Amino acid sequence: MKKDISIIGVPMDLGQTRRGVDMGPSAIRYAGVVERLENLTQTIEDLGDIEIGSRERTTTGESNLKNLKAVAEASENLASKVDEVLSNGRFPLVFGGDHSIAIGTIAGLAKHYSNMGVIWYDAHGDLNTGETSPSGNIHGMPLAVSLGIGDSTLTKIGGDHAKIRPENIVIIGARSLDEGEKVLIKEKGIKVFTMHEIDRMGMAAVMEEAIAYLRERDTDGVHLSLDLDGLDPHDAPGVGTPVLGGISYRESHLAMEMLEEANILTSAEFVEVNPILDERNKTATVAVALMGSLFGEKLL
Ligand code: NNH
Ligand code: MN
Ligand code: MN
Ligand code: MN
Repeated sequence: MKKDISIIGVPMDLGQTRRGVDMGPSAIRYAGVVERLENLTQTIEDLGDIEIGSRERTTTGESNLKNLKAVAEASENLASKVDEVLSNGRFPLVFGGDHSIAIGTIAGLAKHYSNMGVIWYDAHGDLNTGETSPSGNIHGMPLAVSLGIGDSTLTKIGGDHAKIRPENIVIIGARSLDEGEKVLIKEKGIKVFTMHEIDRMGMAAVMEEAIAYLRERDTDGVHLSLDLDGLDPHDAPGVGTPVLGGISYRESHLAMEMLEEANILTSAEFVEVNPILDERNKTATVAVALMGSLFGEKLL
């Protein structure tokens, strides 16, 4: 079924410390996203970039979370934008920016879905809090924040309640989990397909299980949060925290194709594209190619 897509760019780099990821939305546009998706969609509009506000980097305050205030403000802006797009009956397609933006995306989505599923395609769990984070970088925390766990400045965005349930999350591609994240995953019973399962079962079986799992949960919407570092650095070098041994380009295409066939997605975001660290815009180009598959492009 062809969709009505609204693109939202989020030039955010304050959720981590490497500069350049704020240029992610431009890089994805430059790689020809609108042209690629035009014939695959009912309608597509580009709403431009949301306001980030102060880019001043702060470490002060009672919190060890870096740039907390600026990230929180941008998240509020993004949540309103996503809410507005859904109110217009359209499919939000969000471009990062670092992964801290998922806090705002999911907060906006949660205004419309009460039993939302989330597919977290990532090398990392992004389940840290101020206490467990090795870095203080908020891009390592958005999934925890969406569960209502972490600093209240972030968890209260879009309303002071959990935006998603742990049993409605599927993490795919994990291979770098911090100790505190492992504890949380076990405690909350979060479904994780690490690289071990992907190697062992193959991507087709992983996606079949992931889709069946979310269907069983009777979700009223499913969001794909795709961190390009979920892919192998060989295929997606332009990311701030590359981790060896990732999901291949072809496996990722297969995953996108299976999501399209299942027709379960109601929103998506592609994050962590950093053109400064990239090779000839390869990572943005990969992101756009994956979006092609996600919206129904076929090889034949
Ligand atoms: N787990 C580490 C942290 O919290 C790294 C997170 N980095 C990411 N997440 N890119 O996707 O700092
Ligand atoms: Mn991430
Ligand atoms: Mn990651
Ligand atoms: Mn390879």
